[in-house]
Amino acid sequence: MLRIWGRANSSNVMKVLWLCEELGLAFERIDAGGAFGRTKEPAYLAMNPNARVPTIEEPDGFTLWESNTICRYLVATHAPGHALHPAEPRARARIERWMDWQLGHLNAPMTTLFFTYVRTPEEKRNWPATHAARDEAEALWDMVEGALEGRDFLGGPALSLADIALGPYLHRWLSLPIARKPQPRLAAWYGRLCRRPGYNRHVAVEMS
Ligand SMILES: N[C@@H](CCC(=O)N[C@@H](CS)C(=O)NCC(=O)O)C(=O)O
Repeated sequence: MLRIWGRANSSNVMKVLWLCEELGLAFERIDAGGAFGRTKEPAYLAMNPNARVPTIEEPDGFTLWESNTICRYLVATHAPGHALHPAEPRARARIERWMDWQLGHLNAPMTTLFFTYVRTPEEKRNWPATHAARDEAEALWDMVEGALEGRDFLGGPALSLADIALGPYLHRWLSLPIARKPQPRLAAWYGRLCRRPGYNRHVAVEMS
């Protein structure tokens, strides 16, 4: 059975867990990272020299790290050509750009916001950095708000890996106790994602 290494409260692990549910893939999850440790142990580093979660391990010993790459790999091996990651080059590229954008742009300010409100005691919070991250994140989410015009999901009419890559951060953006301007398409998109059992079970959960 597919083994997923990584704590369930990691946004990057959430992507893989949610995707497995969308694909109907059975998996076993093993806690690693954060308070669970393990990621600096030689056996884990042999699978993932980046010492981060998630890592997947297949029954024949094949291992892979980097959440978005894992998502692409799981669709390619279990549902090639699926609307989650279509084969047609332009449709695929329109989805993949959001996956790269999540890592290259959205991740940094969203990590600052998440760590401030969820993982850092109040007396140690860095407010100038948090306020700057809020402004940056709001401008980035405005891009998504614009991209959702006339479509139910970020890549088009069907759920895709673009939604899976951004979904954990959307939950955080809409759940953290910060001032946000109204972004009605984001709210409607979030509602659609919340109707999917995998998103509900693994992503739209209490933040920790
Ligand atoms: N780009 C990597 C980032 C992986 C990453 O930074 N994961 C975080 C959890 S979201 C982590 O491993 N943090 C250290 C830890 O949990 O020990 C990916 O997408 O997989």
